[in-house]
Amino acid sequence: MLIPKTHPRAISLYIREKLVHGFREGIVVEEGLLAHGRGEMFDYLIGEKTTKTSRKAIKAAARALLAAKLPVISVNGNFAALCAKEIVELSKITGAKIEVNLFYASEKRKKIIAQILRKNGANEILGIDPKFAKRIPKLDSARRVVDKRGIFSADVVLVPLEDGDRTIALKKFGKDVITFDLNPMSRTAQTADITIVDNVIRGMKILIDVCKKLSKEDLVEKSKFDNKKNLKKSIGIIRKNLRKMANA
Ligand code: PTJ
Repeated sequence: MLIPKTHPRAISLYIREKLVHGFREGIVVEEGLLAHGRGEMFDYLIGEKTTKTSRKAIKAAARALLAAKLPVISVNGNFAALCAKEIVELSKITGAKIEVNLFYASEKRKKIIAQILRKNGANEILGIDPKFAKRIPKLDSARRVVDKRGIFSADVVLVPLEDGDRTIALKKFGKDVITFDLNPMSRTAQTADITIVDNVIRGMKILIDVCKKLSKEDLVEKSKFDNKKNLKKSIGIIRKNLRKMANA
């Protein structure tokens, strides 16, 4: 039986294909496929759709990016494979810089990811030239090496599909952190200032739309966003869906 293209199952198969293609092209690492599997499971538990709670976080993220002095979008393999076009579009709308920053770093993979971003219209890509390399203190992984002109100097950093240690290190280093993480209980989700519990593939498109629609007045108003409260709501949605499934 053919599944309609808009059915969540068809979309999830399409996302999986994008990841596998990204793996074959050398953009995604094996560990990235495992991370995706984890994400798929949480996506299923939130109902494979953008919840009202996630929309609230997206609005807060849009405001933070537009109000920032030096916003930076940090790009890893999975994010590049899923959202190259949207990364470039978001950077153009918000003025955010794009920086390639990998957990499993290799010069070859950095170059392939930069190439994909350029193909999608990016002009400047940071994190490639070792001349500008700086280190984030208190972080062991390869991700401690960042660009002096980018993450190192940024006030707001968007870091999707992140590992907990790096988010904690970025916070200690004084950055405002925005993340996409389908697991509202992860250390990254719990540590970030704004956590969007949504699949990047859906959420990035909405984030771009919201950025386009926000007015200057919206930015003047003080944000009332409460990440902890919002995360509790996402966990509540998962609990409710599990109960529904158990009683079906
Ligand atoms: O490309 P590299 O070398 O930088 O490596 C990137 C990976 C993804 C391998 C690395 O960052 C990693 O291991 O991440 P974690 O610690 O597995 O965390 C990934 C988090 O993102 C998990 O909590 C997943 O539930 C979540 N996630 C996975 N896919 C998506 C997602 N969240 C939003 N959208 C997704 N499509």
